[in-house]
Amino acid sequence: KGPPLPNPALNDPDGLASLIKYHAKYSPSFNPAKFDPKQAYFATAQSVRDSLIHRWNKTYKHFRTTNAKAVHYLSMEFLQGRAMTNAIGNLELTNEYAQALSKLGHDLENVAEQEPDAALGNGGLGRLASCFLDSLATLNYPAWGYGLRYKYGLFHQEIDKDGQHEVVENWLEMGYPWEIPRHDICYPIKFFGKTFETYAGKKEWIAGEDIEAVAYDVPIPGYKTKNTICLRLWSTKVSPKNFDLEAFNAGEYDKAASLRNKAMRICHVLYPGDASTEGKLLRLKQQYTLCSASIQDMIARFKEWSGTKVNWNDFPSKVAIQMNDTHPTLCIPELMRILIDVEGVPCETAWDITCKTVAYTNHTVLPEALEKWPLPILKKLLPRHVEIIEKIDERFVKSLAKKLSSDELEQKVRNMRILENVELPESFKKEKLDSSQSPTKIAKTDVKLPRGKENMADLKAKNKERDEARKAAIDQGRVPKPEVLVRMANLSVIVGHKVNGVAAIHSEIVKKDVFKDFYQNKTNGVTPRRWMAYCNPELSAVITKWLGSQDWVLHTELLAGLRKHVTNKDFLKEWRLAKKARKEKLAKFIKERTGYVVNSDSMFDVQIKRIHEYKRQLMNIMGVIYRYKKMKEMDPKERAAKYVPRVCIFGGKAFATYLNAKRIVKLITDVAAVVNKDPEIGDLLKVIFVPDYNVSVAEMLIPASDLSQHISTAGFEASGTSNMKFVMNGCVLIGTLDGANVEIRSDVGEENFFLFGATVDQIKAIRAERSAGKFTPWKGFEEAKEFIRSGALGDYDYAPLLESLEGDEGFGKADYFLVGKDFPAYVECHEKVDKAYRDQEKWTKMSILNVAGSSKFSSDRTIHEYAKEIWGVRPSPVP
Ligand code: 26R
Repeated sequence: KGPPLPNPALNDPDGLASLIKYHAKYSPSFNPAKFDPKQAYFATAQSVRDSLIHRWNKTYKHFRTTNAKAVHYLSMEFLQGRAMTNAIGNLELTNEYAQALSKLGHDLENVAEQEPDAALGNGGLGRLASCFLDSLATLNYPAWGYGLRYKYGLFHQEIDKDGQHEVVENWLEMGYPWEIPRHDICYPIKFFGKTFETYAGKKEWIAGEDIEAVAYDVPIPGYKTKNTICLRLWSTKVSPKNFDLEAFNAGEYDKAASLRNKAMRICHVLYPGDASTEGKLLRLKQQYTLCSASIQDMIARFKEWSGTKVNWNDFPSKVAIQMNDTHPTLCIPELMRILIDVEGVPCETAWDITCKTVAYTNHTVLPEALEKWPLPILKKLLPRHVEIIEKIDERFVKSLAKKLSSDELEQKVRNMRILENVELPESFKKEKLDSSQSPTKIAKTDVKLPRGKENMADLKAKNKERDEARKAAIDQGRVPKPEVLVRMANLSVIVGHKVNGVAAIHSEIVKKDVFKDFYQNKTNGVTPRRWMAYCNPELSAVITKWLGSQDWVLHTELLAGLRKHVTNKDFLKEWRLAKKARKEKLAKFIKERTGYVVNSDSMFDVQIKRIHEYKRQLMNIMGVIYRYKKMKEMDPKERAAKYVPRVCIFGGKAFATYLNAKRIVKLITDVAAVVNKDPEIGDLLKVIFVPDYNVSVAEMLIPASDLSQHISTAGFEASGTSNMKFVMNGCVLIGTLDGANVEIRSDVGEENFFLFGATVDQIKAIRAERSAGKFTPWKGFEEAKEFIRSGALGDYDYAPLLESLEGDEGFGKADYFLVGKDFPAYVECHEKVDKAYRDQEKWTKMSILNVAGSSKFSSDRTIHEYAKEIWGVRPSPVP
């Protein structure tokens, strides 16, 4: 007799318990004699996975039957975090699983904590992609996520006396129960080699290196729906025919396995260093692997689902592709290449299909994050794609030539075309003069460039002079010829049928400065399942009770209904207790992770995000230093009258080579070491740096926060998404008019948001004032700097960090992010926060009104907008 086949009723705790036991026995990852929390996690996960696969099969069968248009979300990052609580919650089996596990002697929460975070991303952009998948599934849209299955996730951050250290993160070590290896879904990927003309202008690309991409599918369950969509992650391998058996038998083991190693390292880590040519090639191989495998997958499905008659013109009515920033831009030339070279589609048609299929989202205005790749490197790796990119560039230049008057033309062409640092083509002048030609199909690329207020004639003369001088210098060999670069954002903008920014103010900036006319705004959002219902069950229960139903989890506009209870004393009390429950949990967590003891009656003031100078964690910690100094100058009575007890909590990773960011981490931990052991200060001020910030840590911190900081220099934070999560958890924000803060403030009400700081349109003048030597910093700011310099924090060398705040001009100096300028307003604003917090009733009302005004920031709203205005896809629920 074989093993008993499990077939229990899934909504029955006894049935679930037997299912879990079945998996512990027959799909064991550990010694089946043991049943510790780890093993309970794996067995539980396997049981959940069965349900997910069941729904997932039904979903794609349904999509296939209806053959509805689907969106394909391409992203180099997905920050999924843990899967179990979310999956069980979305299946609406939380109570049943909790009971089942308790029958087996385990606690669901503890079991769920055994799961490592899937951290296949850096920050905002990756977490957004994961929120979008949740909303796409929940809202029943036909959709696929496409990414890479990195062997190692984003590094673990360890903190010691020298600051941050990066440690490998081995999320796959014990196996990942949420993925299904699909050895049947595997595509060839080619690199290097040469292109040849075969006949009638047809091109063939003979590669110099080839590997395979194999799919690992992660099911993404929707909430209160059967729909379960697929996140398809590609891993790389080499085909066995590339294993050199002869070399192996001759004892040359490294040689025998060299192709295998080359293939494997493509998926080793996210964003490997790209300073060297080798590094750049590896990054491009990663991007191309994602694009090529995903496009081949879409084309294979399109052909299969079309049956015997494939009409390529229908492709855009079946397939929408969204590029999450420029990292997947190579899907443009890849789609064109396959259509033209492999499927024999005429060039014009392929162009038209590609334009109608792809759209691009921009997530940053920081120039260093706008991707540009050296043309020779790209050409070496992908010779055929470069031919296609050059064609697109040429057509674009021609189309501009027809549209613009000659005197504006050259500069505009230079700014807008795909290739940077190349001469204008010979045909250019001829095209420019020949205005009688009919516009071509790329007339949509008729760009209107920004026109400044400067005197145009002057500017032109200056530009001309500069260009001539530059050319002469290059011709005479005094200056090296600048490298030709491929601007990925320009390629995306020129080809994509839509381009969008991620918050109103961000879209305005990019529209004005960079890509006028192509632009749309799609304000980001976050999923209320993970970021309210599951991470904050206490507050969610209060909300559900006072709204009379749980429907707000799907329809966040119902949260506005909390407003009418805001005067009810019982409601306020329950709200406060719910917040308090989470604060106590966090205090325990802080004790475990850092050893510091904090009082959960204090105000929890939190800033968690990647460490970056524009995000200004430096301003925050300098504010803490200033506060500490002032406290020390006061007598205890005065001190207690002025300040509310606060715990200032930080978390975030610094990019491994970003030295100033690492110095900021070190500074925070040094301040913590001094302040936290000062008996004079006690509970009035505590400083905590939570190490190894990730999605799970965010789920612990956000529900427990009273105040959170979103204090970027205006114009630098594209949107921010944690700001939305905090608002949804009844946390009040202090922030600048930047990113989504602008929209949050207007939705929760100005009086429920602590605003300070320079605005976008003031920044230019502020910098000018400074370089004219007319800026005198506030003495409080100087005091904080002096404290750091004084050695009171130990002997770490903070000089390079402080230098970034000094001087009137210079790269990485002159306080580019205006910490000094905004500091007095920031300190003053925190004093208002203290006052407000003293009145607990008033504060609780503010907290409630934040939740009540958070409706717009659900990613369900965002996804509906994308679906309607960019993708043209419609909901298709599994019956
Ligand atoms: C390696 C290089 C090309 C690179 C640069 C920047 C790779 C990844 C990034 C990440 C950027 C694009 C990012 O995460 N941006 C964030 O996107 C969020 C979601 O839209 C915004 O909320 C956030 O403001 C923005 O910084």
